[in-house]
Amino acid sequence: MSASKSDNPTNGNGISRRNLMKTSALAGLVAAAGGIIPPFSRRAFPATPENSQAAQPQDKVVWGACSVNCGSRCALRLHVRNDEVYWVETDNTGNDQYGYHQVRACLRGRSMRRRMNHPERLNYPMKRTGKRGEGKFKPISWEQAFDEIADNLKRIVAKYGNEAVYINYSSGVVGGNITRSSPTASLVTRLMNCYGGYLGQYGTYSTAQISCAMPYTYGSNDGNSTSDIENSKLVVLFGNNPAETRMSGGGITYFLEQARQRSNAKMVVIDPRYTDTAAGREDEWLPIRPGTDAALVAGMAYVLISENMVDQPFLDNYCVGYDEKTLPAGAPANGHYKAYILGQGDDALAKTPQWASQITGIPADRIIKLAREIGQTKPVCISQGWGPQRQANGEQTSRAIAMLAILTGNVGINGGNSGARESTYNITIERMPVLSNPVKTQISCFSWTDAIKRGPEMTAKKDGIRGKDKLDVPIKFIWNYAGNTITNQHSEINKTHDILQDDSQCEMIVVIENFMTSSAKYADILLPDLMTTEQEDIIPNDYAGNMGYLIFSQPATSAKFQRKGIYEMMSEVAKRLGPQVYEKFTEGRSQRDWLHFLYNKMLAKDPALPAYETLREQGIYKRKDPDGHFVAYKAFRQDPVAHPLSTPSGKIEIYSAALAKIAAEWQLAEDEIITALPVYTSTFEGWDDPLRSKYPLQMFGFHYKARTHSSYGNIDVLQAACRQEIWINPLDAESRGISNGDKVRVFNGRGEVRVAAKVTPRILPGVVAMGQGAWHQADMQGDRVDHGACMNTLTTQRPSPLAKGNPQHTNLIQLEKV
Ligand SMILES: Nc1nc2c(c(=O)[nH]1)N[C@H]1C(S)=C(S)[C@@H](COP(=O)(O)OP(=O)(O)OC[C@H]3O[C@@H](n4cnc5c(=O)[nH]c(N)nc54)[C@H](O)[C@@H]3O)O[C@H]1N2
Ligand SMILES: Nc1nc2c(c(=O)[nH]1)N[C@H]1C(S)=C(S)[C@@H](COP(=O)(O)OP(=O)(O)OC[C@H]3O[C@@H](n4cnc5c(=O)[nH]c(N)nc54)[C@H](O)[C@@H]3O)O[C@H]1N2
Ligand code: SF4
Ligand SMILES: [Mo]
Repeated sequence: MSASKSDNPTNGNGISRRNLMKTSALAGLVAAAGGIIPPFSRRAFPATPENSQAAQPQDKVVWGACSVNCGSRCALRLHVRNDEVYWVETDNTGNDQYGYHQVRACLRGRSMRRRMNHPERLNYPMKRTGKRGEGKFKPISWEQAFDEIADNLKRIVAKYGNEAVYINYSSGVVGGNITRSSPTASLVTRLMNCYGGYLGQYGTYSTAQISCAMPYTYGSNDGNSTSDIENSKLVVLFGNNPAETRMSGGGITYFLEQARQRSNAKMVVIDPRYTDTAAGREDEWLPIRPGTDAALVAGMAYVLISENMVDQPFLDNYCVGYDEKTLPAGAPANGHYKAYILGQGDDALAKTPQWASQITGIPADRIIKLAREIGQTKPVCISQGWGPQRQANGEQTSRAIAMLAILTGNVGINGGNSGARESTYNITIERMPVLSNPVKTQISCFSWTDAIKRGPEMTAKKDGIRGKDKLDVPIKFIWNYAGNTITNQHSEINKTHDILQDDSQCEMIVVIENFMTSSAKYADILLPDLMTTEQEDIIPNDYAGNMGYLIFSQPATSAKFQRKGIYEMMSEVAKRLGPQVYEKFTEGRSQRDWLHFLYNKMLAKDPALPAYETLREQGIYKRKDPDGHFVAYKAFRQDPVAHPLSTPSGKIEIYSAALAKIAAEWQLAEDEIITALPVYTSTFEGWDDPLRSKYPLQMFGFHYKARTHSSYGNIDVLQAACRQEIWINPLDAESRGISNGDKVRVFNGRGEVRVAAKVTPRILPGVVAMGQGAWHQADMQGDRVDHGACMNTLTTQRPSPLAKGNPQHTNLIQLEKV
């Protein structure tokens, strides 16, 4: 297997990197000498385990996992010699059949050795010495670190209350159980819940808009499992790029292809980019202007309705608000969907394919053709990724895309789909209990910078505060465990810098990390964590279609330098918060005791699981979905009376009275639109914003194979294999005198990045795109130009109207050759 060769353990000098890492002084020298050895020099020394590093009897192979947040979760087999990982392989159990498949790691997981042994890993607890954000630190003892954290926590809680403590969004170890980093489900969460609670959050950077909006339609946000595509005749993907966003064996791409080959389904990809998912596999690519999918749907709905291709019995029996027959009481007489499409609604505008063409940039004849194909084929899998919803009008878009599935009755059947993204089968997992939060107030996860700056001004109807009419105190203490969302992954980095540099506002930031990320530079106390490959944990699958699995990860090496695991760190802080807090936090258990305890609970629920020791021995346990494929809303489809949806009416709400109420009551700006029907709405910084006269190009990001967000972003071989570039159409490049590979400056009123241009017809004219998650690299003292090309230098902190989520794909920029 090529993993062995690609993960070659020697550097260009033929010296094993692991030996270089033996002492921190040497590691420092490597860093000082330009950091990382140039990747291409390695080619001269193709040492592989077959020759210079041939396996020796004392070697051991340890099961581990890559547990970053890419929506997959892959098994690793780490080859260890002399307490160092020198070679990384992946799952070798099972076969290539869907449901029994190998959980093969992608290029990132296979470079785990380079992450673990990276010369710039954090080794000691540290305390800030310079101004916040300058990145100047001094090493301190663990005792001092724990004492300072506990003292500040006590002081801030006493002065401002628990609502002033915030756990920032973070997904660096979303796969772990004990080590899990979710802000609402981590050991930091448990600690705070033992100590009076913290300001809660709702939504995620991943799915803020769709998870908020889709439940108004369906009561939840479910989709059929990808494996069910074997029953589809046509697959229509809106901004869904699994070849890059679910790229592993535990992911779904390969199996999507297998399923599609079985069904021979045609595939249509609707995306402003010709994506890796489309490349060579699609039957049709429809490039679309970002943020306009809802207009495309409306144009197709016009064809479906006027050519009698809608599933009228389905609309009558399962839905609310399609036409006057099912319009809820209180809605205006012309407030139904059919009226909106045919031009009988308040705007008196028929949503013809010609109308949709002007907005989307897709020719009218292709809109008509696709509408007819969808109307005349059954079943059709209509599915959206989360790119379309990470736009400023993403709530409207996500519900609109679902309309295609609803109009054609493809919901709740095999081979169809709801219009949402795929769901997955899971095995029983008993999570580390985090207890409940005594503080009921919540902000959207995107609005924490606002909550520092103007917390007490934030209200329910203007800023989406939940659990209270308004916030009482600003955020004063931030926990940041395994996340880079302080800067790199949050929007408008320059603005965040200004807010955080003033440490009289947010008084304390604790960061728990493996690397000196751009967020870590804002820590007051910075703690060096172990990685999941260095700890014992049981890790379940994330998106894996119709197979669930558990990976029992063992520490591949001992803990190096002064690194500690999160359980020990939080226990030590708990101890300093008082004996009751400590007792409540640990319940007298060690990390291993907890794992055992939780697994016993799993066994009690699910006796078919292997014994604890057996699982540890075999490393991975898999189970095929006994029901075949997951079909979203199947029970409802079979019997809508016995199995109503959890919407207020129990039916699919095309017209949502709850949204009508919000639209009437909330305080919204003119360009922030919420509507009862899933209609197309124009938005700030969209294709038709007058700001385009100054910043003419629409810019969005995509989740890139080079990294998982920013994780793995510092691995030299990955940087070389998948370069950071901005995609630009030849027409836009030519008019600016830009050739492929030229360095360009990309800017708007919020900042500037420098990056190489990838001139390619794979992107629509008028639109540019960049892989998100590149490491921000700016001096920040005077010159703030970001040479790392982190696109969040350019994104806005203005939230989307309903979810108050991150519209990080909605941006206007200008671009020039440097
Ligand atoms: N412009 C733009 N911005 C985006 C997005 C976008 O599409 N466009 N996407 C958004 C989305 S969907 C998400 S989910 C967020 C993700 O944002 P984050 O959750 O911040 O994800 P990462 O950048 O991967 O950061 C994870 C951090 O955890 C650290 N880490 C990894 N493993 C461990 C460990 O074992 N222990 C500790 N202590 N640390 C560890 C890594 O070093 C890394 O710094 O980004 C959002 N930001
Ligand atoms: N390799 C890799 N995989 C990942 C991640 C990663 O960082 N790297 N992150 C993981 C995480 S946490 C998440 S949340 C998911 C994110 O998964 P997604 O949100 O689905 O990923 P994106 O790449 O942001 O968007 C998917 C596609 O939408 C397109 N797009 C953008 N705007 C629009 C639009 O307005 N309309 C249409 N039709 N298309 C549009 C983009 O070109 C892109 O191809 O990915 C996960 N997988
Ligand atoms: S980054 Fe994702 S797909 Fe790649 S190895 Fe890790 S979990 Fe698997
Ligand atoms: Mo995400």
